[in-house]
Amino acid sequence: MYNRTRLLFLLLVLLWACGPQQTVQQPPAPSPVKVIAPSFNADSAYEYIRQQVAFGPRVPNSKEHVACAQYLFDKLKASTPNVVEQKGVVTTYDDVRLNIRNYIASFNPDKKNRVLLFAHWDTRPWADQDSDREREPIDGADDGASGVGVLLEIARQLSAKAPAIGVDIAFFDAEDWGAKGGGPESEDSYALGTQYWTRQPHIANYTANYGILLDMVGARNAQFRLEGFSSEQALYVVDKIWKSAAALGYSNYFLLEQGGYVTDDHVYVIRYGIPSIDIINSDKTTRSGFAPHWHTHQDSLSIIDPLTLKAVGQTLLEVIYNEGH
Ligand code: AHN
Ligand code: ZN
Repeated sequence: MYNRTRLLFLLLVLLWACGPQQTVQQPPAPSPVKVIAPSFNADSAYEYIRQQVAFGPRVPNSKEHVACAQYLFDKLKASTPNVVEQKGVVTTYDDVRLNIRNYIASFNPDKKNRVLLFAHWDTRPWADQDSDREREPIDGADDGASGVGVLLEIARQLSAKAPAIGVDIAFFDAEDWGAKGGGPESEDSYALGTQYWTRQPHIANYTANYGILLDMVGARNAQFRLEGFSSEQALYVVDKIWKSAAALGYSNYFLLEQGGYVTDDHVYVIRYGIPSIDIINSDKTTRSGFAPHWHTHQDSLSIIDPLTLKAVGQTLLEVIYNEGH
């Protein structure tokens, strides 16, 4: 009798101990459906930057510029059949006629929900911020090649795994043949390729939900601050990107600090009607507000860091692959 009672008691204890854990469900974590984005390969992006720089400065009207144009077209074509080459002529502030080429690659071309990712691919004809060889063109590893390198790697990722939304990647020409001073001649002297495209979009009535410009996104310890026009015209996009970067652990690159106003390619895309932001390296300690290598011969491959490319590229992939669900 004593043994039976003890056995029953043990059984009850066992049931009590094991029962609830096995039968009572934990409530599901209250997180929204989150897509795992592909892993951005920073070494691949770095290689695309190295290859652009290897052509030499990509100054409009030069043979190096033409050679790199062919390279960009071929690279985009390797990721999607939908690539438009837009040839045109623009006139610079100092009255030079430039033969320009814009490239626009489309992924999921039939989707209505679209995001436009863009960067300029040309390089500045002068090193006017340098004290040495000021009249010679720069390599533009950061100012030019870096944004394109990140976007070529994103194009490769998009071809491997289709996102839920449409994505357009644009490489705009003739951004950097702008006037140095802040005088009246400098007004609209930059971003000539983007301005051309806004007058003559590659598809009539083209639009996208929002746009993201990458400008100087490759330097070691880059600091991306909240650019003025971006915050004024597309705050929800700024918010999306900076939150995503923080969640991935990239707050050391994406700083929650106000930066200056930069009249960059995105300004003209905003005027066209697509709210857009500029992810651009900034520096609080310089007069220009840009890093010390800006428009100098220091802007070469040696300042490019794959860690920076990874922070930017992974953040963009995270946002793109989470859209449209
Ligand atoms: C101005 O300096 C007004 N815009 C320059 C933006 C720029 C130049 N980005 C790269 N190079
Ligand atoms: Zn520049």
